[in-house]
Amino acid sequence: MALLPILEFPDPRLRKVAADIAHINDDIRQLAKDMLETMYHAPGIGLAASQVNVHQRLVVIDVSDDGDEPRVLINPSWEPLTEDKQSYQEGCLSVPEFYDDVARYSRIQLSAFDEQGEPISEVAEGLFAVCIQHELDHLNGKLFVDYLSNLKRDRIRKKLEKKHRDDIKDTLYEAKAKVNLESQG
Ligand code: GNR
Ligand code: NI
Repeated sequence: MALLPILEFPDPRLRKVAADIAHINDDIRQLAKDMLETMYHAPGIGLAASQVNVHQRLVVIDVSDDGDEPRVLINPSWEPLTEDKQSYQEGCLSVPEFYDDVARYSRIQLSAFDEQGEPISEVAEGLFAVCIQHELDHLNGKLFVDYLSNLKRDRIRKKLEKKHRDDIKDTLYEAKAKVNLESQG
């Protein structure tokens, strides 16, 4: 098991379009396990492979209250079953600490394969439907901030760019402190 580092906006790697998975094998099953561990640890209710810099069409989701209903979706797709859209305040592990309303289809038909290669076909509603649409966007290089105004998205981008600069400074400072300590014996 392993925790995987999560890419953060505006990292250009989040814009890559993920490729179909041709063979569901042990490597894919291990990736799904590591992604579930990373998602639960974050914590989050979904995670797309794109977010951990693997550009293949795999997502994991758990929208249950107790976090005991993991779902693995391989080569997933969806289509709306209604014109009706509902707004939900979304967040994203790749856009930490920013939340805003996004309108999504309220009822969708999901198609995918599970980690055993069994086909999945089901109707999704509520938070599950929101999450599927959010995760599928990731596989296509799209983020929830793309639905916001340019002004809001730029504001978020600038704040995260500053956080990333500060994170790098902290890491460098800690590394220097460690070297100093070691040189003093
Ligand atoms: O943990 C998450 N919560 C969430 C809340 C509302 C709408 C979508 C999500 S998905 C997000 C985890 C994530 O970033 N998945 O890509
Ligand atoms: Ni996300």
